[in-house]
Amino acid sequence: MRKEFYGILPLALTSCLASHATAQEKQSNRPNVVFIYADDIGYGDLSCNGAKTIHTPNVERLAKMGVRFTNAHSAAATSTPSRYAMLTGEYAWRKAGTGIAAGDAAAIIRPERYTMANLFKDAGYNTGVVGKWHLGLGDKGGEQDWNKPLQPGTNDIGFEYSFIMAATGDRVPCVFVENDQVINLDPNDPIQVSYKANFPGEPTGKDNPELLKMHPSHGHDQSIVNGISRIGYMKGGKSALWQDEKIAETLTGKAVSFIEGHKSAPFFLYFATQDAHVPRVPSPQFAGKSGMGPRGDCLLEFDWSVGEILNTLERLGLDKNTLVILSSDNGPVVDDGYKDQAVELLGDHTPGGIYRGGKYSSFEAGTRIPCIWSWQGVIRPGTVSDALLCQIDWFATFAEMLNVRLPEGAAPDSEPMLKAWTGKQKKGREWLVLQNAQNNLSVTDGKWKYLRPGNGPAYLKAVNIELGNSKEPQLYDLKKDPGEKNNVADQYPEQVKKMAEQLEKIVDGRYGLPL
Ligand code: NG6
Ligand code: CA
Repeated sequence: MRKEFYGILPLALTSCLASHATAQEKQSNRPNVVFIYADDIGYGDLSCNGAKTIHTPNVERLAKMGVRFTNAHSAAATSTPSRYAMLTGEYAWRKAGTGIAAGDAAAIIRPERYTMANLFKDAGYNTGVVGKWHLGLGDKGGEQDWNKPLQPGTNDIGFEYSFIMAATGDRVPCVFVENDQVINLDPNDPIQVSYKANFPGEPTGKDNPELLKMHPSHGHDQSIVNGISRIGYMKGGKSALWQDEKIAETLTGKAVSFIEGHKSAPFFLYFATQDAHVPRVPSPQFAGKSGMGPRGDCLLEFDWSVGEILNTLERLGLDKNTLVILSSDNGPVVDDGYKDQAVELLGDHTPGGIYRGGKYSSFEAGTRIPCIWSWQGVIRPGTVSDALLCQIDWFATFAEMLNVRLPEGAAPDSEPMLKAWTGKQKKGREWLVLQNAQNNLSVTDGKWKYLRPGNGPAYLKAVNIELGNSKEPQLYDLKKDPGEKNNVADQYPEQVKKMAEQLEKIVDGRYGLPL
């Protein structure tokens, strides 16, 4: 049973020390915090990480201001479990119902759970979330009335302001939800949503391909919104439908407004972009600009969003006291279900860098994601860190930064690592557990990586990704073989045993406690 709300307990000793701190030092404990959290953008998709055919200058600018991590991970290789782990500090595989959420999933993080947003709110921050949510809304899955407030929602878990897409761009309902309420809704044209059956008379991608401007390559053949067929069925709500070309502009605008509206007090903004998830529909400003089709164009659009945030912080003089974090929820995928020429126009570009696998996978490209922290006066500009790190630790790290003790039971898998995240210490995690789309686990210490035997296909043809699933144990020496080409489990049986035992200890117990 999870604890109820406890609030923040200041650490007696640190608050006593803090009383001797200078005003500047005090302020540097409480920077504004902005996450720019991409969707499906891989390690190799950004020019700061070596991409040659795509140029992302604003991300480069951020990297030059701060520390760029080469071995930082999302906790999982898909969106919902990654975001769950990041916001709760608990590995998603500990909790049922945290796989890729349907568009009508109920709230996965319930109000009694202490979240990262609660932490900031209790510390006196204004908290907001803008963008892709994908952690469910409402009390019961499939039973939400989308015409009424969707509660429990983001507000019940610490976000005072929200402007979100309920799930993903390819899942209905294709509407924005602001502070629990679908916006621009005409009461005479209510929204209906079903993930079970179509509404009689409504066209679908499957039956009416002639109505499509973008065709699915696999799945995505249900309700048609803006000429694009999606996952799930919806009817009505015409005035509330988003325009796909304007999603980046709308979300970035809301993120900028949030910053402007809170410029005189500390704020925490979780800005989760739709770029570069499918369906990839860049704005006219970026359409055709990358030469790589919509996927490349969406990478440029993402970079533009980053620039807008950085420019806003500079314009308002907030750049000096804002911690900006850029990362992605999971690794890259080229064909994720639409015929958008991503495969045909990929050329020499390697979205996962030198790493094997991709989104959905236990191999490195599944979770080794782009990651940058920038914080003027605290992080030395242009630092590169190879420390083994994970987004799951941001929660405890913020508690460390704010000098507050987390309520008992909160963020059980999160480790405070401020020194590593600010580039001051090379050592990262001792052990990190990673999760792929089939919930198979792997564990790494930075050198060795052990993939626990499990079910599921080795290769997912539809998306052309090796998933890492195998009935046999796998062991890779990431130092010698970062591309995970050689399974050396047979050569190092002792190491396999050690890693397997360590993984079971973490699975059975709570990391950080005596195991
Ligand atoms: C998959 C979808 C994929 C994407 C993914 C979730 C099909 C065939 N594929 O099931 O397109 O939506 O779920 O992506 O439906 S994530 O980045 O949000 O985890
Ligand atoms: Ca994703």
